[in-house]
Amino acid sequence: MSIAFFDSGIGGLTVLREAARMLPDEDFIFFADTLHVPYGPKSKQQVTEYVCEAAERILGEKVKALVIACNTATSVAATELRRVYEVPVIGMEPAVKPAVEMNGAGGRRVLVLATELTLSQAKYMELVSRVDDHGIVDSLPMPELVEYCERLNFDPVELGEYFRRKFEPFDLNAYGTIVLGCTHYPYYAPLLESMLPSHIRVIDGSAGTVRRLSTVLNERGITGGGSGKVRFMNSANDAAYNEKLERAWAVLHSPTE
Ligand code: DGN
Repeated sequence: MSIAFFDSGIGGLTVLREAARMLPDEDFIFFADTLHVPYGPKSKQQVTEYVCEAAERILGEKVKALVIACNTATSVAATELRRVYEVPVIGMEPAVKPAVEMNGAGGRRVLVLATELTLSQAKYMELVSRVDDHGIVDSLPMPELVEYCERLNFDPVELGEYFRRKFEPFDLNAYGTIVLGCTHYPYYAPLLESMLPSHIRVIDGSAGTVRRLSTVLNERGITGGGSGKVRFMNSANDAAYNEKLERAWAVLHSPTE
C-alpha cells in the first residue's frame, strides 16, 4: 500500500521530496486539491469541508497513511480527520520550536512566513505561546507566494523584488531564522538564501513531519513494501494539472535545488 500526501496544490511536493529521500522503500500517492487551491484566503469552515472531501477521495485508494502536506489544512482539519478515520494522519506544523531553540541563546528573532489562515488559527497562537518564552517570534503572511508558485513562477528577479517589498518593514539583521510555514514556500528557499544576510537560516517543517511519519509506520509495523514510485492525482481529474505536478517535481530535483 502507498502513503498518501495531500495539499491544495503543488506545495506538498516539498514534503514528499523529503519523504522520498528518507523512506526509499515506500510508494507514494500525491493528491492536489486543484479545484480549491489556494486555501489560505478561505474560511476555516470552507477549508475543513474541502479537506474532508479530499480525504474521502484519497482514502478510497486504500492507503496506509495520510500526510497532510499543508500547514493550512493541518491547522484547521487534522483533528477532524483523526476523529473520523482509523488510518494514521500526520500533519504539518510551522517549525517554530526548532527556530526558537536555535535563537534562544543568540538573541536574534524568528520570522514565520505562512498563509493568513494558518497564522490566524488558535493552533498557531498556542504553538507560539508554548515555545516563545522571550517574545522573539514575528509572523508575516505571504498569500501571493502561493499564487506565484502555482503559476510555476520561479523568476529570481520578479520574486526577488516581491521578497524585498515584503521584508521592507523588517530589520533583517535582527533575525536569525526564517521559518517557511507553508509547504509552497520551500521552492523559494534557494532564492531566499541567496538574497538574505548570510547569518539567517531558512528552515521548514518537512523533515520533522517525515520523521513523525516514519515513527508511526514503525510503531504500526507497516514500513516498506515499495520502491519510491510516485503517482499524481488531483481533485479535478485534470491531466494538465498532473503534468504541472510532474514539472514542479522536476523543479524540486533540479541541480540548483
Ligand atoms: N501549501 C499550503 C500550506 O502549507 O499552508 C497552503 C497553500 C494554500 O492553499 N494557500
